[in-house]
Amino acid sequence: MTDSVIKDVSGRTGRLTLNRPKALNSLDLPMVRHVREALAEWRDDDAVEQVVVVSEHPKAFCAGGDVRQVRDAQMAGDSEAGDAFFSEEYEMNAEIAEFPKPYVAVIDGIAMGGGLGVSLHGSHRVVTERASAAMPEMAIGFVPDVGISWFSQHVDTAAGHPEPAIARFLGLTGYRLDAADLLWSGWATHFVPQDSLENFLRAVDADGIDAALGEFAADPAEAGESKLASFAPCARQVFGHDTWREIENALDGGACSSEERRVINDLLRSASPTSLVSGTELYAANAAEGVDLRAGLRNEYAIGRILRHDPNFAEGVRAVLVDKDRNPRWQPAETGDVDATPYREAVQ
Ligand code: QUE
Repeated sequence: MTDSVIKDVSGRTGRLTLNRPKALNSLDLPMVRHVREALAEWRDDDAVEQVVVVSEHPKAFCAGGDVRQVRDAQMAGDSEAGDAFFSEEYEMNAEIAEFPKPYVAVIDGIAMGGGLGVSLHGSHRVVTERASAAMPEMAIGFVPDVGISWFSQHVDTAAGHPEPAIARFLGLTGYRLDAADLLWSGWATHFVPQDSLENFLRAVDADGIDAALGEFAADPAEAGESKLASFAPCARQVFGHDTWREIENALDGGACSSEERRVINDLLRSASPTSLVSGTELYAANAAEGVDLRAGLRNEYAIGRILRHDPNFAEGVRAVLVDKDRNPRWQPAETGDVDATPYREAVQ
């Protein structure tokens, strides 16, 4: 059996290849442990100057965390399996952010949820034109996690400063970002066209990340126009609030065109009402003064733990990943009937 994360050292680079193709490289506990062990080993190894994370899957970088396994355990009465998986995954996310050498993720395909947690906390987030990313947790009765509810509110967008409203739009709607959107939002740092990827990776091994980027990174404009950029004025008006009720009111308030409202309502159609209310509380908590990534991860864990015990999580994973009918029965069915208090009390 081959490892689900292949670890090797090539030239001056420690390379991790995500390798669980049957599950679109979605992360399970052994994969998280492989990544953590490699980072612990390479942190103090002078022969390793940088770490590169890649996937050789033709379509996927990493589709998320293996929430189907978590649901199975939860339904068998074992909630500790989910707790253990998420606490180790979030520890890995923090360790990536704190890694003292360049950590280069190459997103050349689909990256969702946990796949963004294993990439965006690194110093270099390289995308190709095949990159496609989303935080789709609202559809499974969960909330944006793996540090992204914190990271996305603290990274500079193309506007030159962090934009929590854009972050909340992305996390609460599950909007799918393409390469241009990833570069505009600040989630990606560099654009390398797919046809130069092999040469780029060879140059990283031989010459180091800075020289390789100097040679192969293209002008982000080559990724095309960002649709997210044109959506931003509407998103800033609607999603810059700390409660779901205010966001809902702003959506009805006429800040966006009817076409923009239609797009937002389409995206929200698959969202769990409980996730919308608790997710907004999470974003508000993770934008607060003095909350760093580790505190943000603790907030995600606290709300996530409540949600994993809520029947909406099992129902959402069922509808998206088990039966794939995309027809979940949420309870409550309306955001107005969800009480935000337990989530507000769970966070810092
Ligand atoms: C929300 C999610 C996930 C998702 C879809 C959502 C997620 C996840 C997967 C996934 C996809 C394909 C696989 C797989 C898992 O999809 O976390 O094993 O083969 O892992 O709407 O959070």
